[in-house]
Amino acid sequence: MRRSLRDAGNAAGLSDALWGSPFLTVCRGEAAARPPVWLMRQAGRYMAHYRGFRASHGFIELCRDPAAAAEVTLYARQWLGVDAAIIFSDILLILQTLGLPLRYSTGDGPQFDRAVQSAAEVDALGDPEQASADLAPVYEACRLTVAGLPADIPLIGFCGAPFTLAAYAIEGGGSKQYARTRQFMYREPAAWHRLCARLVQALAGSLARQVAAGCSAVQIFDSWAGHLSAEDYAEFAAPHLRALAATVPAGIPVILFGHGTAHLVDQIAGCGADVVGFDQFTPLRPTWDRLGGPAAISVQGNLDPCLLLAGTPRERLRAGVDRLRAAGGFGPGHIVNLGHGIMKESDPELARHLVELVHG
Ligand code: 1CP
Repeated sequence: MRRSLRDAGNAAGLSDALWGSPFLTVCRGEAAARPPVWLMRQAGRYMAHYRGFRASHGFIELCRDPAAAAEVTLYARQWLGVDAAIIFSDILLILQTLGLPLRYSTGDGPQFDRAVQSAAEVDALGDPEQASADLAPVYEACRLTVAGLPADIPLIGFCGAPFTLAAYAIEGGGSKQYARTRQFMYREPAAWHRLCARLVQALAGSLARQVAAGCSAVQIFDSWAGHLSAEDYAEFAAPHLRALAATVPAGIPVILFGHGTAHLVDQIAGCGADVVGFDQFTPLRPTWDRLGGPAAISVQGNLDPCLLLAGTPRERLRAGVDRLRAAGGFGPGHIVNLGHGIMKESDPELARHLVELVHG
């Protein structure tokens, strides 16, 4: 539940414009002048502007070029007219600075040339403090982005959750079933917990530096948490997520998001979320009521990302928005978003129309 965000007041020393912004107001569970909306992965391959950058920059190169990363972030924010920016970066960069060689090949998604397969390989990972410091270009991109944003638009910093990053490290890339990850958890529980503890140290350093560089909220993506049972999540994942969330400076809202997590959402919320992200399979009103409603926690989500795929009639999109409103959205404590990241086949005009519908 909300980590005493209200008691903390403006402990982060935000400007009046930021403090009163629709996005941060709703993170605190209060009513805003307009319902805030942003889209997970809002700067990405569905946008021609982004594809233009990618024609001349490798993906990691782009993430490590502060001026280019800031421009991609700012362009997507402004073009869509959304109420928050999220820094252009990736959750996997920290695994690279911890010592796992990372490649992004078009089509196959991210891949590590070496995966973590034994306790010895866990212990051979790099120093977490150094791994976080080595993402200096990301923090510089945050500074440049904040300088370019309107005064009332917050910048969201982010990282992956310990479970999701440990799963990438063990699988060596994405996976359908995360079987190797669970095998490792069951076979080597002590090494698993050491891996997650090291990730927490590196990620805490990264979030603190993003906040120091001007981010006024953070989101932790536990994208693949849905592959664990509730019991396994409680034993292997939640303690590390809770430890990480607790390190975020006072007064900075923490958004915790997972996908395929209707069975885990109570636990995720309980890990210290000020805002919990619902995927599109999580029924908004009954789940939020169970968590205590807007007084206890804010909610972000949860339109189906497929509504934005090319060819969806505008009436269908409007019906989706109306349905979200009827399900209890748009009021105090609700941030409009998709239930998962925007897909690369999305129609940018539909994405922009969604923002108009929410604001209109
Ligand atoms: O080819 C390209 O140009 C790279 C595509 C791309 C982009 C645009 C990747 C590779 N990452 C990103 C940026 C990114 N990733 C952002 C910032 C952009 C924004 O939101 O505006 C963010 C917040 C992420 C976070 C991220 N990366 C997540 C969590 C979000 C989610 O969708 O669940 C995950 C799982 C990743 C890993 C990753 N990086 C890239 C891809 C294609 C993936 C997913 C791979 C897989 O399915 O396993």
